[in-house]
Amino acid sequence: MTSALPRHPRFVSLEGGEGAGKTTAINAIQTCLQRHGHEVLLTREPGGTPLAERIRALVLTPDAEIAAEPLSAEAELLLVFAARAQHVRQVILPALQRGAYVISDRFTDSSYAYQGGGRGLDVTWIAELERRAVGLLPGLTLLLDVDIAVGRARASGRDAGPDRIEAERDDFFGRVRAAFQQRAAADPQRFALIDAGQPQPQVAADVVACVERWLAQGAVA
Ligand code: Z5A
Repeated sequence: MTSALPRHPRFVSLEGGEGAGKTTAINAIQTCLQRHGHEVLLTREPGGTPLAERIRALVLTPDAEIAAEPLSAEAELLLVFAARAQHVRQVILPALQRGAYVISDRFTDSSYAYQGGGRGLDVTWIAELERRAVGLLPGLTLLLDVDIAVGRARASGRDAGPDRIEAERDDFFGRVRAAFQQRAAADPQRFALIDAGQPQPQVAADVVACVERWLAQGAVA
């Protein structure tokens, strides 16, 4: 499903599965945009404001640690959109309005992929939430695509145990990856697909090349 919402010319999102390498890629984009003399705001989802970060903790903390009941898929969807509604109004729109570039580690495409693809929730419901609570799209979305086992092996090197979503099974992540790929194929104007299975310096170079092409095309005001 391709949304008709306005695409902001200074708004970039990064998407992908666990361990795709979004953090390194974001730093490379920040350096690239700053080289062009732009103010850059880095942010992330779920989160990006104090309240939205509290919602992030509710979404990602394993059920047993936070309440004696499982979080339903529907509640999970509404929580990520509650966080996003705050994030857009408190952080993203003010930054765009003052002329900064915003780079978000995940945005609404993650809800389509995780809650739509992974959890199997109705995407028309997600689209309605997007239209009412979000109201904008990035101008450029970089999808860092990597084999699930490779991404999980990278992420497993971290000290903390898996969060609520990381604890899902491989078939869940297979559906998430497929949903991301379908969204990218349906909207090639907004999405750039990056092979995130390559060594980190090559991934960063590919990402920067995409951003440079995008700047050169004049997509960025
Ligand atoms: N979620 C959702 O369900 N619905 C929503 O609407 C939204 C989010 C917005 C938190 O996101 C979770 O929220 C996420 C989806 C859900 N759950 N999952 N799974 P997050 O972005 O905070 O979590 P994450 O995607 O799991 O983060 P991550 O594993 O840290 O991914 P990353 O940022 O892409 O990876 P990284 O930190 O850059 O790299 C991870 C490790 O791999 C690190 O040690 C790197 O040095 C290494 N790495 C990275 N790239 C390479 C390459 N190319 N080669 C070798 N090693 C590499």
